[in-house]
Amino acid sequence: MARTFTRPKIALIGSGQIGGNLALFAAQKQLGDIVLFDIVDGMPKGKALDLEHMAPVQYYDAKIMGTSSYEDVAGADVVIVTAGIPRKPGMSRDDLLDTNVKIMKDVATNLKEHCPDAFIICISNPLDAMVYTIKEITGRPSSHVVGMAGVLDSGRLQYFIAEHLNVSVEDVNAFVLGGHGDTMVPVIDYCSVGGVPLTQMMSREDIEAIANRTRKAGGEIVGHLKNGSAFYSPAASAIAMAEAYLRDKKRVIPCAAMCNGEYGVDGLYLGVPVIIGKDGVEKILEVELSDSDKALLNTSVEAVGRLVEEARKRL
Ligand code: TXD
Repeated sequence: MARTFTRPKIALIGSGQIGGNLALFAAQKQLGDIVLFDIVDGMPKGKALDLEHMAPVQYYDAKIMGTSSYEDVAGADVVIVTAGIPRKPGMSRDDLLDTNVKIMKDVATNLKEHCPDAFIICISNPLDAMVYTIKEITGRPSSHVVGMAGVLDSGRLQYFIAEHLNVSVEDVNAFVLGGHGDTMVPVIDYCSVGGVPLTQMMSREDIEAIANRTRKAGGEIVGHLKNGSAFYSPAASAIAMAEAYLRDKKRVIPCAAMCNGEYGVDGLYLGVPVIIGKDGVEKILEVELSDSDKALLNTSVEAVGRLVEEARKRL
């Protein structure tokens, strides 16, 4: 029977560790019908069937299919890209550039043809250069091409704060600016717990230790897993972004967005607070920063610029 997609169509380009969990979380939230795409034959179909068999147990209605054909991805409302290789111990995210930019060119070229109206969320690393590559090749407006990193990095920061203070994660608010790498900027001045500034609850020394652990949190997981990187939290983070778009939630969340003058940055993707609703990135929020955070952000911008320059050479 021909499949008819009557709900929003969510295409997952890359059905590996993160891709499979994207499908699981999207199904559980009943965000729409789901297409798992991968170049590995059979794997997306197997994962799709497994998730469909779970539907009566977890009570979600969604058509879920697996494919290796972009024809089945056509017309997607939301596309989430995880195609690429993950890190191994000792690798930086930047080390993935050579391999993943080639993959991103293939993916973006197909998305330009088959998903001309989609809201595209890129997850693949090195994130800031990969999301730039997708934007450049698809030509989609910057409102509809974003990178997922800030939600994850901010979530890590929030968790470490909650753990240290032994408080609920629900009452910790914190965000990270800048690139998705060691130069990311946890903005301590804006961290709060139940509305109380974090600097009134923790020593600067403890705060700095948590900021540093946040910067290295991805590598900490790679070190334990040995043959892959984080996947539950990245998937959940990207689904929060997709839900904000599909349900017009006007979420104020940190994402890698194309800055055109904001924070003194022009033409680069950078982790910044944005509003995501039905029109994609509807606004980039510029916040006042201390001189020291401005300096840290500038260092991050320079690192992102170097990475994007390397990607540009390969386009
Ligand atoms: O915060 C973040 N943005 C990061 C992103 C958090 C964690 C992981 N980060 C990166 O996501 C990671 O460094 C990788 O670059 C991606 C995907 O990580 P994942 O753990 O899901 O990797 P897998 O399990 O190897 O899955 C990648 C899939 C795999 O099944 C390949 O067959 C497929 O990508 N792949 C492709 N799919 C479509 N098209 C092409 N060309 C292709 N090439 C490989």
